Amino acid sequence: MKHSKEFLLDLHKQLIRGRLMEQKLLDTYAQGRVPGHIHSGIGQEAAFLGVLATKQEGDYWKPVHRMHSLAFLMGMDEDMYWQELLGKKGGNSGGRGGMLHIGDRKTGFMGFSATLGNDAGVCVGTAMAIDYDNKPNVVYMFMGDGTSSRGPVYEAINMAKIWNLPVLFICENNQFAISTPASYSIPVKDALAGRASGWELPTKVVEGTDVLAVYDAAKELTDNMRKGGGPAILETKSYRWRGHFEGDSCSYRDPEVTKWYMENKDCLKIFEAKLAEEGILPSQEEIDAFKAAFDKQMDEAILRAEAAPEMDPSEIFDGLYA
Ligand SMILES: Cc1ncc(C[n+]2csc(CCOP(=O)(O)OP(=O)(O)O)c2C)c(N)n1
Ligand SMILES: [Mg+2]
Repeated sequence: MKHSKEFLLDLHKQLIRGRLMEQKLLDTYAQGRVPGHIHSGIGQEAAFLGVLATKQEGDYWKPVHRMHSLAFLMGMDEDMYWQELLGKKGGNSGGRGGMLHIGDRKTGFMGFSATLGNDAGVCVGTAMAIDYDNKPNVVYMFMGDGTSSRGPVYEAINMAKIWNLPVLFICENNQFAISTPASYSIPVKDALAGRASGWELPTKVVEGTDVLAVYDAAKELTDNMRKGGGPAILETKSYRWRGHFEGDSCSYRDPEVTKWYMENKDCLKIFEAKLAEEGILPSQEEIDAFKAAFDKQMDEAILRAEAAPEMDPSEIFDGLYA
């Protein structure tokens, strides 16, 4: 076996947590308990978690606006996480930001810009600091297929290349940018990998629903980056299961296609089939017990967050730089 049993089972647990938490976010939002809106990452868990399974102490990462559960799954304090989401004082930005302004320096989570793609330059700056300190660390810069068309992304790749900086530019290609299919707005097959090929960076394109394929690709690229190999590109292919945001009717696409992806490209089912093939898939009872315990943990954390003090509107401008 190429990977240890312990590693595979940890990854399995992480995928289950991701799936359950994305579902919990959908359910909690549908009950009207979450202010603002959410962008579900359900179905895309393997792409993000496979990459981040290569993360090491001292690395930095910048996610996208999708899959809000990632912050918690990567180690953010549970109460701080849910309180930010629910607009409570104990959140990382005192509940001012919610979903789109989660961040946690402790886990290397740099936060992200709602002006998509502009944070690519911040990742390059962070990589400069890593390089300056001569550390074997990397920065993970995630973007969507839509974002991969933005100018700041290419400026950032250019800078990372000329200064040989350790940024992994990851395009999670879920085939849509709101209602615009990638097949309409992107003139090549691989949104980022195809267009950034001129920089001649180490590049890989993988099936984003195969968590091990994602992990192996990210591992090879980041191992090389840690040794001074410079920036690299990874494109993961998936499909957005839900609407862009909850409430999006998805009238612009064929529900049969969505159904096909959900039935045939479910990253959790695919990985469980692999574990079964290796003879190491935990029993259904064990899986159910793990799920029940995590579900209870989430429910309790949400109740605690709901009971926590509201953010105080008079403090709205605190912490602003003027
Ligand atoms: C610069 C910029 N333009 C437009 C938007 C509005 N917007 C928010 S999400 C989104 C779609 C992004 O698509 P993609 O990058 O593929 O990510 P996905 O939503 O599929 O995860 C757009 C256009 C924005 N936030 N920033
Ligand atoms: Mg997209």
